[in-house]
Amino acid sequence: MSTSPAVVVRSDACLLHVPGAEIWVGVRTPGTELPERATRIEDALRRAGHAVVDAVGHSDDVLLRVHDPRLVEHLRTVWSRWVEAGFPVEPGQDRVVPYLMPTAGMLDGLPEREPTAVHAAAGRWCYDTMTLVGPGTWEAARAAVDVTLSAVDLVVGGEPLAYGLARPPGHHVTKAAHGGSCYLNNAGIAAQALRDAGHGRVAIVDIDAHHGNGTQALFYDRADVLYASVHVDPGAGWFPHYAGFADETGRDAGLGANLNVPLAEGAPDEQWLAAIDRIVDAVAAHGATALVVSLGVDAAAADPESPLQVSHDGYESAGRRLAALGLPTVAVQEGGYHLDTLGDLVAVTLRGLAER
Ligand code: SP5
Ligand code: ZN
Repeated sequence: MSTSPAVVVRSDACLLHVPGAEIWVGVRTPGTELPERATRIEDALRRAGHAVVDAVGHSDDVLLRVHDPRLVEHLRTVWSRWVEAGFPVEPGQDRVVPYLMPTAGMLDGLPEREPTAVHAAAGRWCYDTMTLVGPGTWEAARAAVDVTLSAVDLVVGGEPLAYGLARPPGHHVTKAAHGGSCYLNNAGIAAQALRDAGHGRVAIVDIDAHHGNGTQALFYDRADVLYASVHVDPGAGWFPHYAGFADETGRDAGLGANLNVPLAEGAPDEQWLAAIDRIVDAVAAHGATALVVSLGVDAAAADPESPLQVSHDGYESAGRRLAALGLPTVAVQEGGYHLDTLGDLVAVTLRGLAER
């Protein structure tokens, strides 16, 4: 057994997104996906002795193949449109907040038009009221893509394990809609970049407490990218509510290349690790030659958003079990909100992942 520590990729620009708030059931509550998450994680990883490098800029190529170019253009421009329309002054809203969403029920078969008003466009591309856009949101989300692609480059170049300190996170973003504190799907972009680098089959393992509905959707009809996730049961009333059920196994060519293992609220290590074991078997059976880990640490018992009860040892063990696959691995940060413990949780997971 050898351990070679993960190379950590980070970017100052990832700190520029300040959520300001989350509008939940109409109430303006404090944001949870804070810039300090990234600084805490970076501090812990430096203490643990990892090499830390700055992200290198990448073109929009992979980004535009994973996401609808209109979502990307929306995110790039919506803040300046919001300011131009005067919303920060009247009615005094300093973040872009959706006002109506063109649901399937509203359109009832009509084409989804691009609305003229920016306050209507906000809900055309964002599916919840928790994922606000402010002055630095685009810069941070785009930097997280550079962080991710730089981590992919390291692994394609021969590093066994690279970790992208991506912020804001990404696994709730579908091809054309963002939400769940996410703007661009970093894990999906990593998987596509690994495919483009010559890996015929790639697996994404998502250990965030929430189901990565966005990542699932990106690859749902594809056989080349397996999506496998352990998360709290959406059927028990948890975000993202409409996806993450065990019977979602893929569509068309992708049938059999999607695995959801929903757990009951409050599930401890034993159940969580049993789910990881099932997922490890599925990754091996899929024949993947590279692995992406959506590394959310919000399943930890101490996490304020956590519906699960996973311990530090549980996270380290999950890392070790995934490392046993022996695959070149890109880990990207997803959720995790308990500032005092999230750095150590990421560090122990990477320690486990490095055992190969
Ligand atoms: C990346 C990630 O972990 N996203 C998680 C998004 C789930 N947020 C759901 C929040 C549900 C409402 N929580 C109430 C807290 C009020 N501040
Ligand atoms: Zn989460």
